[in-house]
Parts: sequence; C-alpha cells; structure tokens
Amino acid sequence: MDWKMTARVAMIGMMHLIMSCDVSSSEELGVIQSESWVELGSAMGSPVVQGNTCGAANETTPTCASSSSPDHSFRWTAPTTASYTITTFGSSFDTVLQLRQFTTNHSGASLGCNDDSGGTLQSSVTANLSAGQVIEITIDGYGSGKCGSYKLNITSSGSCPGGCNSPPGPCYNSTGTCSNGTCVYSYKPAGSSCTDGLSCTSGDQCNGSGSCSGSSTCGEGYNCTSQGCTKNYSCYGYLDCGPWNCCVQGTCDNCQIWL
Ligand SMILES: [Ca+2]
Ligand SMILES: [Ca+2]
Repeated sequence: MDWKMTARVAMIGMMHLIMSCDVSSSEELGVIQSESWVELGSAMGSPVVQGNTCGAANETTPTCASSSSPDHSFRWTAPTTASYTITTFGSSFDTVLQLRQFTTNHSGASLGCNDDSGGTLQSSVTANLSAGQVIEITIDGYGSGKCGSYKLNITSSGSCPGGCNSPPGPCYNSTGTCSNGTCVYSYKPAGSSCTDGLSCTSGDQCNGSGSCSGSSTCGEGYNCTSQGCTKNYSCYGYLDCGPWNCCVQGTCDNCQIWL
C-alpha cells in the first residue's frame, strides 16, 4: 500500500525517518495475509507519524463508533511500563482511534477506543502499558468514507522505570500497571492461597481486598503473633501493646507487667 511507503516517522523528536520502501517485501511493509500495519518500533512524539487514509482499505472497524471508513494501523511497542496518551490531534478529519493488543489480523483485545475528545472531532486514548507490550494502533474515520490527513501523537504521562513487578503483599497480583508514575496492583481473588508469615496459622487465604490470613493453630487462650502462640491475657510486652504493657483479651490496658 502506497501510504506505508511514505509514512513519515519522527523519532524522539529529532530524527526524522522517511520510509521509502519501493520493494514488495511483505516483511518490510508489515503485510501479513492481506492484513497490514506499519512498524513504529517504540518511537514517541507529537506527531510520531503522519499520513493520509484516503485511498486506503477499510481493514478494521473500531469498537466505539460506527465506522466503515478506510484506516491505517501501526504496531507499537511500549518502551517502558508507563501511562501513554495516544491522540490524533492535528488531523484534518473526524477520526476514530482504536488501541488493541497486537495481532496480525486486527483481532486483538481492545485496549481503548475513542471517537471525539476535548471538544474536537479528533480522538485520544490513555492506556497503562507494560514495558515491551506490543499493541496495534488504528486510525479510522467516523461513519462512511471519512478520510484525510492525520497526525498520530504518542506521549507518556509518567513512567515506572523499574517496571511493576514488586507487589506490596502476597494477595496482590505479581504484575501491576503504571499509572502516572505509580505502580498499581490488583487484588488476587478471595480464596487464593497465600502465606501470612505466621508460623501458627494454617489454610492461609486472600480475602479479596489484599489481606492474607489463616486460622490460628494455637490452643484456646492463646493468640497467634509473629513470635508464635502467646497467651492472650498477657502480651508479654513488645508483642502487641508496646514494652511491658498488658494485653487482656486483645486490649492493651497499660498495666506494667514484669516478664
Ligand atoms: Ca475502518
Ligand atoms: Ca471523531
């Protein structure tokens, strides 16, 4: 497709690369089984690429708007775990922007879709992506036959340089998403097995809200603490109530107890 041959790619704001492939290499042009996309690598910028959809094929339909217009699709890889805002601001027509998990036939799960944004007919989608995550970005037109020149802009609103692989506890999923520079982890489902770190509990499970706990294996009259099973009428100082205070039936009564 001719448009791919003239796609202008601005990389890191400084270097401009004009893709001028005049060969029919399907690999180079990113054409697989009649479906097509252009490789953007991990380039970012405003715009990162510009082109014109008129004359292109209608290869895909966005999930958020009525559309049978020609479209251009790109493969893009998130360089770091971060929030990315992808827009068509600066385009000349009524665009629809679709983000998908990348597949070679436009069938990946939607990662966001937008028709009109900010009081304009152009589109904007913000997505939390992981480092190395490969997505498809499609610029489409609203309704039938809407096409024109476009600008595709990709910016990051905050990164998590180390990635999001350090959940805050055993009841959070191991991989989080980066939102405005902060890793956000979702809870494991209630009933997921976990370890609460206490030697005197068993059957530890997540509660669905990030907490892990199990049933005490201590005998009656004892509490399970980080130090093991402890009589619950006296917490022996430092365990629950601070130095030398009593813990009576789970309540600190400020008595001074000598071990
Ligand atoms: Ca289309
Ligand atoms: Ca629109």
